[in-house]
Amino acid sequence: MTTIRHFEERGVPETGQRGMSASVHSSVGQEAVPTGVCAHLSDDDYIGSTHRGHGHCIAKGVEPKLMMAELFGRIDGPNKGKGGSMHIADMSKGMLGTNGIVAGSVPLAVGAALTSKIRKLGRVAVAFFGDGGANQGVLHECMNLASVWKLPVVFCCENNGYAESTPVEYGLSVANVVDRAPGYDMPGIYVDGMDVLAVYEAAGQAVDRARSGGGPALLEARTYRYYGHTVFDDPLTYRTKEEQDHWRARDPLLTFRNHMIAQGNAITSEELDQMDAEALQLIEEAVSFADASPLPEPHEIL
Ligand SMILES: Cc1ncc(C[n+]2csc(CCOP(=O)(O)OP(=O)(O)O)c2C)c(N)n1
Ligand SMILES: [Mg+2]
Repeated sequence: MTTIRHFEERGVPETGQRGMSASVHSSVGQEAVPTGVCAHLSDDDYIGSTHRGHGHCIAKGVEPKLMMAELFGRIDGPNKGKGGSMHIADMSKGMLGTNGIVAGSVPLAVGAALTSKIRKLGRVAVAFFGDGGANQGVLHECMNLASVWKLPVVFCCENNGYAESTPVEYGLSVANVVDRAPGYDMPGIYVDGMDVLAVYEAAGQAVDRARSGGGPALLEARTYRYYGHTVFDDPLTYRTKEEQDHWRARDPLLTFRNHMIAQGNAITSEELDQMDAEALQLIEEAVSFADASPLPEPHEIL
């Protein structure tokens, strides 16, 4: 979680200073979801991600220095610097890609799950999508087919309350995304997406079920993005400061820290500080690595 936080807060602003104008979506506030889910996955398992996908990449094991090179448009990026934030794929880590198409992760993950089932690979695929993505047509086709064929896939909705500036209460026909699970004859699990341990436990149920042949599940993690939809918009034009403060007080890193320290000797404050410093150092090194990586040659453009 702390690596994701530093990647977004310390690393990403560097892209603007290097003349990269591509759109970037910060996942700060949402770190507990990819962290809690991907802790159940190995490199052989698959995830499909979103436009807000840096956290998914890091939680799935993609190296931050390679991601930073991609953001800087350098050849050491996983897509040789031609993709940017919304096209980070690393097949060696089972990372099928961040994705500029809302709900575009979903058919990719379902396809990977079908491959796993046909070839008896024992692998699980997770599709991450937002509350806005939950209303895309392709998602409903995928949930239906995955249920019919009992595919090893977990549909993980990161409900951060908004699709761009549209509140989820306005755009969703049911109270919660998870209410749709019975329509596809699959379990629906609603979880506090600001609590990494709760996400870990809930995701464990869904992943275990998928891996053991039980079929798909829908996991909805209620979370919040601290910043605007992209780095360009001001969220206070469509939500209140009180609301933002409420969610920031439930910060996933702080919640985890407080919980662990309250457990007594599970982990000390100093050890957590040490992890934080190491994560920041990793991101500093990622920025240096990306700076040292060359731009692609003009003849490589095609
Ligand atoms: C198919 C498609 N429709 C519309 C867009 C424009 N768009 C980009 S992000 C977004 C909102 C997505 O909201 P949500 O799924 O809740 O994800 P969040 O941004 O909250 O993480 C929209 C409408 C797009 N990229 N792709
Ligand atoms: Mg959203």
